[in-house]
Amino acid sequence: MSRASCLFQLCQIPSTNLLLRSSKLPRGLYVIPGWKIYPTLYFCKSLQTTTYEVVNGSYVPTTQTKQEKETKDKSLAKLDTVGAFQKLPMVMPSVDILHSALRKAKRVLPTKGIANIAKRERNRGAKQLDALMKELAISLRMYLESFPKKKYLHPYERSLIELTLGDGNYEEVLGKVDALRKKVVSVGKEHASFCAKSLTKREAEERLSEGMKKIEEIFSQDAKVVDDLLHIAKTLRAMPVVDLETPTLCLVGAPNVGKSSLVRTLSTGKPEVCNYPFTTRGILMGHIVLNYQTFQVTDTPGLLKRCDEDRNNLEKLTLAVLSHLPTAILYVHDLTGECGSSPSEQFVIYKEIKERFGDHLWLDVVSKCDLFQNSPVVFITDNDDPGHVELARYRKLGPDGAIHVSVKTEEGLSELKVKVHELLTLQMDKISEKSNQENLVIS
Ligand SMILES: Nc1nc2c(ncn2[C@@H]2O[C@H](COP(=O)(O)OP(=O)(O)O)[C@@H](O)[C@H]2O)c(=O)[nH]1
Ligand SMILES: [Mg+2]
Repeated sequence: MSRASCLFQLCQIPSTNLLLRSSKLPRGLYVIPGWKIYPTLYFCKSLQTTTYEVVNGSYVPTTQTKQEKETKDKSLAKLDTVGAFQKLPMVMPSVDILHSALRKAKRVLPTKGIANIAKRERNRGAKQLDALMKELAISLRMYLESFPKKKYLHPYERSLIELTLGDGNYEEVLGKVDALRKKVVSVGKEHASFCAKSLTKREAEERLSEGMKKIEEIFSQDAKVVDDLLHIAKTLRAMPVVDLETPTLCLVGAPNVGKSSLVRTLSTGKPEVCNYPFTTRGILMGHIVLNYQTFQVTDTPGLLKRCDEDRNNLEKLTLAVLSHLPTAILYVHDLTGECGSSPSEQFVIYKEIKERFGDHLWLDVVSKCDLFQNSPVVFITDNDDPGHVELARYRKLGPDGAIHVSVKTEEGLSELKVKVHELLTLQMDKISEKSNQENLVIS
């Protein structure tokens, strides 16, 4: 086992919420077996990779070796799973970090047995400045090491970071925190060695006070980035958790076509409202129990007919779910025109989504069939070529094989539940197959 590192061997235990904590890990850092950890796979968390020592006023930094770094990076790269946000540390407010570091540094005593007053004072000064620098730099380093590099995150979580924080902001804040850490180290080292060279007690005291002020000033100048990091951790930790091992049915379609109504109908209990920080509207997430098996069912925000560049974050979230999560799709069509998107507009979106995500398991549903039967709708907004046979058929019946349902009259709902169960059982087989393949690769 390498220096200053903890080594665990964890066996994957499905469906357990076991939380492991080592006494060697800092407060707030936990190892959660939700990560894909197999019996043969080791997970190492290096606690501190750089140390600084003051020996007679000079510094000896011990940096992490290239090999140690590569090993750590590789072990992280294998963690192709979601849940990284829930492991983010609780970042302390910058003012608390500073006060705690100052308090600890001021308590540092000179080395015992130095009889000469000047020598004792400069030893105390250098040690206190060193302690202040280390307290601040190590806190920042520990935070930085606990925030995963974006490239090691699951692509879905990468998309969520972009949607929530804006493109590049996550890396920018981490980069600024690292720059602050480097500044603190450099200024701290400079002042500690300056103090260690003092010739008199008075000079040592002055240099200590000067050094303390300087380090405090440097830290406070850019302390906002630490608070930005705190805000990022808080926001990301609050993000809904998705479970990749449970088959999920994802409802897709234009806005107001009846997706949420169907989620409520299909859900066994009361669906949960998940709030992504960049949406004002909650997204419903429910569970279906069919033949003693539990499945997830989730809404997605509606898609409009427009190109990707013009899509808002809600639409981008839908595309991220479809692109990165292993879901089966229940595509909802409203041919009544009541939802605000005409059938021909819905047809265009449908064709596009089908082309992009046709590899997902798929079921089409035509909603609100109670309205459709009672009052046939004249589509005055539709100017498309009436000769378009596929579109004409779509307007009347929806895509081939679509199930016609109504949550008002409950028509078609039994058939829908049977079909959904078949679909999710297939999805379950797909997930097991993938997991078996991954196990084979690892062993
Ligand atoms: N008549 C009728 N109205 C429905 C049906 N399903 C949903 N609606 C209505 O359509 C509107 C939009 O439904 P909602 O589920 O919120 O659509 P979403 O935006 O796709 O989630 C609501 O006013 C619902 O009451 C249905 O089967 N029949
Ligand atoms: Mg809805």
